Amino acid sequence: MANAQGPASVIPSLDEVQIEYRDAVAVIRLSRPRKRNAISDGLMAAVGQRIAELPASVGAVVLHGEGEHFCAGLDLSELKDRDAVEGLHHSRSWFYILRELEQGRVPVIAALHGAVVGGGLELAAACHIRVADESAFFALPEGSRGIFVGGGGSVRIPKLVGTHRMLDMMLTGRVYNATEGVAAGMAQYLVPTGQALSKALELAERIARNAPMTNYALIHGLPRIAEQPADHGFLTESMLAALAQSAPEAKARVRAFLEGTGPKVKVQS
Ligand code: 1HE
Repeated sequence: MANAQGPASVIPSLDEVQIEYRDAVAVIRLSRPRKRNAISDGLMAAVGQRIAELPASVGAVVLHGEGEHFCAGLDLSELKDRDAVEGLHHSRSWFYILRELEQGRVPVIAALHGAVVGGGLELAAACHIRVADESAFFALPEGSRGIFVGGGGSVRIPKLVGTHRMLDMMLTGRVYNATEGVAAGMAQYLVPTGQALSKALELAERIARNAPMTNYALIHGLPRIAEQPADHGFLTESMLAALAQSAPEAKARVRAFLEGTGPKVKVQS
């Protein structure tokens, strides 16, 4: 049986999704390296629980995978006969948890290395920023397994890379290496092998220093505005702008700049 939040009988495998805190950054680690961090029901439920439990002191999250790979996608050993209703609820349990990640309180930065495939790419696509190291590769092997994406990939991945690329990946089994993947839009940053986590942490620390309302407006507002007719988007934008600038923190930050103590915009190395 399943409900909107996941299969009801699933006990979160919390030992397979570790969390640690580094000041205002929560680091969530998929920790099932023997199975290349393949996503069992228990692992996915644990991701959901880690997200749900984030304390208010957290301003950004980094998500990464232990071992040689970020994530090998759906745990194929759990792919069993489900009737249509069970299959629908199983898929929707992924939607629910990935939506909590994508539409939570704080931005999530994925640090990608090795395999970012199938459901692993769907998971990465639900994050707000993706940092890939040169070992990363991207694929959607569902086509060759006789299945389909089911974790929101058909909605999110075309927004990153275009429907034409996703079609090609699923029809032909095409694998993008890190350089090709970043050029196609799978990730915003490309770093040398072994440096994805440190770069993601650096970005997360910076993001966590932003005014929380600005971060919230960005992760909730921009994707929705992109789906709205321009006239609606302008109104949504003006309301978010009003909300963000009325926060005391915004006023203090603007005042600091005018008094010469706030940071200037400068080219970053
Ligand atoms: C797994 C899985 C898995 C590894 N489910 N057990 N995803 C895929 O089709 C990708 C399948 N995996 C691979 O292609 C490769 O494992 C990797 C390229 C990711 C890594 O290769 P490698 O050589 O480092 O590892 P390995 O030897 O293949 O795997 C190590 C173990 O992990 C092995 O088990 P063992 O008991 O023999 O040691 C593998 O069976 C196991 N393993 N990947 C189950 N995915 C919401 S719908 C989403 C639909 C999808 O995601 S479909 C895509 C599924």
